Amino acid sequence: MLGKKVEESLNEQMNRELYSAYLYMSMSSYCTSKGLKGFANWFMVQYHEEMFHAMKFYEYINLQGGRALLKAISQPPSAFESPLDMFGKTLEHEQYITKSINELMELAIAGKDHATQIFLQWYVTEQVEEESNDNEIIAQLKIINDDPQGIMLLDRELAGRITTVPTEFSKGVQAAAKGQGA
Ligand code: OFO
Repeated sequence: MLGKKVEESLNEQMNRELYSAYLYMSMSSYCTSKGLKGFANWFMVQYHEEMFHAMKFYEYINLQGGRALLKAISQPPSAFESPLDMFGKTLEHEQYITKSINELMELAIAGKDHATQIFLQWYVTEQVEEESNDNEIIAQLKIINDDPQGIMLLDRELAGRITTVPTEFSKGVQAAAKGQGA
């Protein structure tokens, strides 16, 4: 069973994850419009990751006898200056998500909610990976320094990213994860 404040905060975090999905879908569309198919693929894979993150919250709230309450999702930005600008904004957003996950964890610790702490542990680890992925690409983009040939080479590399999270949630996240051998 969830405490009222924890349930509210889990719902807020579900909304943030849905916004993340929206943000990366917007970035993917922008990349497509600029002919950067590989970057577009990278952000669309990230969109799927964020939907998985949101659905894990949805399922956990329901599993604990709470209500997953869907709120409005804010409009994401739709224009960017460059790939470096996009990844800078991505890292900034992920740092904000890391902070919000940490605050949620602190709330669960203060309330001695052990189940929620265990549930959130996955996100703590995931955020380390999210920020590291962004930092790696930002470092490459800084070396490339807007050189078109370098951008196209990186675009080719990013085209190879594949979705590894489940994407079919009709029977729930856990069932979907089992179906994917996750
Ligand atoms: Fe859900 O990790 Fe990004 O936002």
